[in-house]
Amino acid sequence: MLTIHSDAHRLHHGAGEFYRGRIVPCFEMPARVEQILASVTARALGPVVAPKPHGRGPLERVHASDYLDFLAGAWDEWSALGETGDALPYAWPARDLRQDRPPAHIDGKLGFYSIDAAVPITAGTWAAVQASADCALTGASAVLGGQRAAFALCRPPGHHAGPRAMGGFCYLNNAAIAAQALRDAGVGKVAVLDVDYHHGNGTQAIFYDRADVFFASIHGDPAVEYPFFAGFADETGSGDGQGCNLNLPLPWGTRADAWLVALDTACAAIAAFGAQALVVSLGVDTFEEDPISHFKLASPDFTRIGARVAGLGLPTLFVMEGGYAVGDIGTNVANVLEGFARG
Ligand code: 6XA
Ligand code: ZN
Repeated sequence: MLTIHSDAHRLHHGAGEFYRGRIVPCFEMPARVEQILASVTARALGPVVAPKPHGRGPLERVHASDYLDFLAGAWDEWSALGETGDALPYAWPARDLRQDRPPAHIDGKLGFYSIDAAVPITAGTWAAVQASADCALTGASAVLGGQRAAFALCRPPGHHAGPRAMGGFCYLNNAAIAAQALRDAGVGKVAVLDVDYHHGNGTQAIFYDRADVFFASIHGDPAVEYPFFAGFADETGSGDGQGCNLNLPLPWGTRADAWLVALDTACAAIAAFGAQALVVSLGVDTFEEDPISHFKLASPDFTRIGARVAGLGLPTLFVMEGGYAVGDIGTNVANVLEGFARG
């Protein structure tokens, strides 16, 4: 399987995120990708290629123009204040506050265009997130070109980023950008399967009222887990998209057998929808030793995930999302890809 990877991810390396009353070191770090790349290479899973730049056009298909302008200019506005550390938001337009007035000051913009304070912006963030989206778009092109599957080794991840907001380590929604590119290239029906431990609220929001893109997500119950305010089972889509959104929240402590039953449910729904191509938001933070998550999948279980997804028989693009057990992340990702290739 083709892997698409860019060194530009290293340009984004936040120092800290706000968590439980403190700024803690970022779990989402460059070493994650280095480990995955090492495993993909060591296990000879296929060629590794650089992404092709796709420009702003495909980003505008899922993100608002003013949000992209904010991301592109945020560091310059922040550093013009004399700040040298990461930009982080601290005030949000929560309920009872105005949602219709994008602020003029960068402190206000950071809150207006975010859902939390786990999204540091550094000098290289915009370059890194564009390269990450280009990895997904290059992978989509490979699949359109006839490859059975491709792996976009995206970093930063994307599934929490909505049309007009960053959050949860995510800035551009790589999986949604790729799914939309598949649609724009003529694939009639696309499914996004999100197997990350966290609900993909951004992807859900982007496609919620559409009947051409099905979204299925298996994740920690948002009653007790980030992102807390989306991901419940009663979110089934709206308007034309009614019935095209499937959330499968599971309790803390979920092990592989129960998790794989949910995967069967998601795969059956994707098949019933009639998807012609599949984008997998591939997070491996379902791993039992992940430092911020609470599922209990073991490394060999990831091979079973890949095999089950292969059983759908669809052209498939894997897009990297979360996973913070850095010592095991390469093994777990390679297990999924190998399980798919053999499946
Ligand atoms: C914020 C937690 C963000 C979760 C990021 C993630 N403290 N999403 O892994 O998939
Ligand atoms: Zn996650």
